[in-house]
Amino acid sequence: MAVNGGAERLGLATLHRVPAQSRPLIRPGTVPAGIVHLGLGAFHRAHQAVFTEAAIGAAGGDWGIIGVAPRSTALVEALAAQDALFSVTTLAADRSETRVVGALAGVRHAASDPAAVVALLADPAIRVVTLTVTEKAYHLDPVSGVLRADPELTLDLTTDRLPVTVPGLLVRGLLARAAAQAGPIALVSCDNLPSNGRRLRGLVQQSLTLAGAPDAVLDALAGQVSFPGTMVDRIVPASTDGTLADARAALGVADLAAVAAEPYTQWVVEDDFPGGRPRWEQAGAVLTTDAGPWERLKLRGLNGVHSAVAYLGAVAGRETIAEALTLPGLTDVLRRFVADDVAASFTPPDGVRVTGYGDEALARFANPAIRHRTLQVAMDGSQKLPQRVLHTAVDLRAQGRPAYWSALVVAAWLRFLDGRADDGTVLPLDDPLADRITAALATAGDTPAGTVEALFALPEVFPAALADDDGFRADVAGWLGALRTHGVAAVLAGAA
Ligand code: CS2
Repeated sequence: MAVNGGAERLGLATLHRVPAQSRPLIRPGTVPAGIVHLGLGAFHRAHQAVFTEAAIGAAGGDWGIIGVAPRSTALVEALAAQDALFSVTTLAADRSETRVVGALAGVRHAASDPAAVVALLADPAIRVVTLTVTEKAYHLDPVSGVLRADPELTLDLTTDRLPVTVPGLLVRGLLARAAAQAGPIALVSCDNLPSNGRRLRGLVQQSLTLAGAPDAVLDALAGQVSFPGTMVDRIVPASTDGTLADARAALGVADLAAVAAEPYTQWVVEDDFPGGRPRWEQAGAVLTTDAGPWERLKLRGLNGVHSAVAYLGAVAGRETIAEALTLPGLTDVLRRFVADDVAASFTPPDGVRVTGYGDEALARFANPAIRHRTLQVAMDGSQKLPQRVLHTAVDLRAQGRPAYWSALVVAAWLRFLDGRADDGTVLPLDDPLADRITAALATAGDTPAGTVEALFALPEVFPAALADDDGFRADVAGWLGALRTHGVAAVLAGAA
C-alpha cells in the first residue's frame, strides 16, 4: 500500500476528520510567527515544536514557528501541501498515541530561496531563532571550536552570493537585521554540541569577522543578540514508511511529514531572551541560568552511552538500538561505563544521581517500539565522540584516574571504522571527516596500536591530552585487539 494510499491529506480543510483527541492544542494558522527554526528534521518537529505549541496553548503569544529546511525539498513540499501541519506519534512499549501539532506558521526551503530566510532573520517580528542542523553544519572543529576552512563557507562569507551554509545564512541575516534595526533576538542552538550556546556565539563571531563586518555593526549586534545554551532530549528516529502508515491509521488522513518519538521529553534552556520568548516552562521546560551541568549529563550519560550501543551493536550485526541492548553483557558494561567513568568525570546538576540517570537512559533505549537504527546513531562519529566520550576520558585522566570503559567506547568506534561487522557485512562510513579517516587508516598498518596511533593523530577529533596519553592509548588498543580477535559478543560476555 502506498503511504497515502489515495487518502486525503492532512490540512486545515481535513482537520475536522481527525479524531478530536488528535487535533492541535492551538488553532493552526492563527498564530503569527515569532520564531524561525533552522533544520526542520524529525527532532525539531517532535521536540521544540511540541513544547512551543503547548506554551502558546497555555499562555498565548505570537510565537508561531517558520520552519526552514536547509536541504530537503520533499519535506518542505509535504508540509506546504498540509498547511504546515504534521503529527507526532508517541510510542511507548505497549501503546501509541498520535497528535497533530499546529505550531508551524510556515515553511521555507533555504537552498532554493536563501533570500527569504535572510529576510526573515531581519524581520522585527522574529525574536527567537532555534537551530537543529546537526553537529557538522556548524563547520566548527569539535575539539577547539575554531571555524573549519571550507570553500562553500568562504564563498558565503567573502562574496555577495546568496548563502548556502548555516553560518552564511546567520551572518547575512544578522547583518540585514542590524541594518534594519530590527531589535533584539536570541539564537538558540538545540544541537548536541558541548556548551552549545557558547559554540554558536563563537561561530557567529568568527563568521562576522571573516565576513569583514565593521566594528560598529559588531558592537550593535553584541548588545542585541543572545546565545542561550540548552539541553534538548527526546529520542526521535528518522521517519519510515511505517511511521507514515501509523499516522494515517490514527488520523484517518495521510500525513507525509509524520514523526514518531518516545514518550520521554526534556528541555533545559538558559533564560536569556532579550526579545522575549514563549512560556516554555508552562509546557514543562526548565528555564535556568546555567544549562552546562544538564548538558554534560546528557551528552556523557545518554549520548555517550547511545554511541557505545550504536558502534558495538552495529559491529555485532544488530539493526536497532533496542536489539543491540539484548546482547548478553552489554547492559552491565554500559552501567559500569556510567558508574566508573561518566559519574566520576563531572559534577551533575543538583539533586541528580548520574547512575540513576544512566539507568533511565538504558530503559529508554530498550523501548522496542522505537526502531532507531544503530547506523543512524553511528553516523558522524568524528563530530560526536569528543563531547560524548573523549571529554569524559580527559576529565578522568586529569584526576589521575583510569578511563577504562571510555577506552572501550573509543575502541568500538575504531572497530566500526574497520568497515566490516563481525559477520563480514559492510558497515558504511557516513562522516564529514570520512576522507581524513580513510587516509589515516590507509597508513596505519593492521595492528590495533597502529590504528590507534593513526586515528589519535587527527587533532580535530582527539584532544592533545588524550593523543599524548600512553596509558589511555594502550587501553584503547587492548580493547580494539580483543574486539577484532574475539568479536563483540565474546568481549561483552567476558567484560563486566
Ligand atoms: C543520538 C541522538 O543520533 C544520535 O546520535 O544519540 O540523536 C539522541 O537520540 C538524542 O540526542 C536524544 O535526545
